[in-house]
Amino acid sequence: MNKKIFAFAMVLAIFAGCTGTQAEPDIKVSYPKVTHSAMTENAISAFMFIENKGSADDYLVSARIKELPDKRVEVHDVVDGKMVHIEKIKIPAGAVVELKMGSYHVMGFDITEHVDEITLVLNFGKSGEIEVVATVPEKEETTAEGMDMGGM
Ligand SMILES: [Cu+2]
Repeated sequence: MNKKIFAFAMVLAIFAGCTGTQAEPDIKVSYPKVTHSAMTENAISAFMFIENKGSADDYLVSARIKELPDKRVEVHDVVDGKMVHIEKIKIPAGAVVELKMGSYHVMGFDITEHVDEITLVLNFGKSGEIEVVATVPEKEETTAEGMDMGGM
């Protein structure tokens, strides 16, 4: 093989390598917001925007709270006005998916302690773990009044 052809073959090989790995998601999470659930006691809902600037789809498959690692955290959707636990949220290539009230959200359960801030560790199928910090608001008076403290 002469030098010129060899060089050309190398370029082709590199280019083929590039196109082979180019289809990757590029996930960015912004505007995280946490609220106390009105429906479930001691539960918090997390909303945010998830942008995929890459060229391949990705999926939000699970989440955890870094400061409260033993708490149950689920990925939810709302179907016919009811919350349902779903396996994943698809984040298509080139799209922005909004997690919002009445739609997709992340939910944490049995949060009995007060925390001012949580670090949500979002686990994506391809992109792996992405952390996002959100402020936890004070519980509203109405929620506290509604709690049954009978027998205490
Ligand atoms: Cu929920």
